[in-house]
Amino acid sequence: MQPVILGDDRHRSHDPPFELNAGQHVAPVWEQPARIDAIAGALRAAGYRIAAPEPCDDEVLTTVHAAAMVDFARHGYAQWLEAGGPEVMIPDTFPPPAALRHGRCPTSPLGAAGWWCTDTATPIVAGTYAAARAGVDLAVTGADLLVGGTEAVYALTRPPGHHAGPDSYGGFCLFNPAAIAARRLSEHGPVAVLDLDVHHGNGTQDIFWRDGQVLVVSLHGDPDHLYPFFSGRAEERGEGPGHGATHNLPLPAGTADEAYLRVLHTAAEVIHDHGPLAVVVSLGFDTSSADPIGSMALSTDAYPRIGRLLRDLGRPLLLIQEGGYAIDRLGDYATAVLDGLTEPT
Ligand code: SP5
Ligand code: ZN
Repeated sequence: MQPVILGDDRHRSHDPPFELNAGQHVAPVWEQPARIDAIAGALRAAGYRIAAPEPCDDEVLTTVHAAAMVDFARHGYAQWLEAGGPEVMIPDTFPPPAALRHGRCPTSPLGAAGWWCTDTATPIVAGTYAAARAGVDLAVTGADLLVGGTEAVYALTRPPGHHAGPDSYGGFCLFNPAAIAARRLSEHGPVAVLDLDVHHGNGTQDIFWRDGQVLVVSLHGDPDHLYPFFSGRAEERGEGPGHGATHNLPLPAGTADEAYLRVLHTAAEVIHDHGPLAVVVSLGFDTSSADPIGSMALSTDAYPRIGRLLRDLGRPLLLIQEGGYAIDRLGDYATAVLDGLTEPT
């Protein structure tokens, strides 16, 4: 299969300063424009052409995210500045469990940021909305290409998306392009999401928790030791009509190629049994041994093997870029996955 690559330079408008909160503590910004520029550069060098997305309507956002959260994503930053917030929007106060049960979003934008955002690692700056919105255009264009008969699409989305849920954002993510694409494809029949980022895709899980049409299978580092910490355990299986359509495969720290590929084969069987018309892959490269924040130890050789396994699913594929922070390695991993994907059977 010859994949269509989709990219959009608007990702660069999300470019928070590299060191946050300087003077108090310093938190490096791992999620940078150079990530996607590295992948796009390597793919061009390998002979791929990168096509632009079609613009899609804002209505797609509310197929997975609450209207009030979308509203905050669109207008919250300007309101935060008006209220005297600093140039980088990072909340410092989060609702305790009782407030989530009985409370509501405060009217102050300084408080509202903590209501919607789950952590202090997801800075919002002036260009963040435009970049995240471009990622949604990429995913929707990709989904529509699959419906039109394209066999494989790789969408170079940034910021990533799988930690953005129905009513929360965080983990470097604002919107969830993979979930938006999966929901759109599911109008045509059963769909599978295969999440290969090293972090559990808590946003995607939450979005499809009660949805039996969209299977969500995730391989990730054991959340007892890795972000997002509070979800991703094997006993989480979905609820109501979605009961049994969530499959978490947490893996111990240090998991390397052979053990990983074995579990990925199990995931492929689960996907096969669901009979999806398409598979959306949340593709993270933070499973690599070189990743500065991941917990696994995949070598470069694992990535063409992953590509071959995806090809062997025998379904139309939409690859959505998620994490991966070893910037100088990302180009190799991306071309390696496509090498495996395009290898003749
Ligand atoms: C999409 C994605 O990969 N999101 C990851 C979000 C991780 N957020 C926590 C980052 C904190 C990193 N601190 C680790 C220090 C390692 N020396
Ligand atoms: Zn990740």
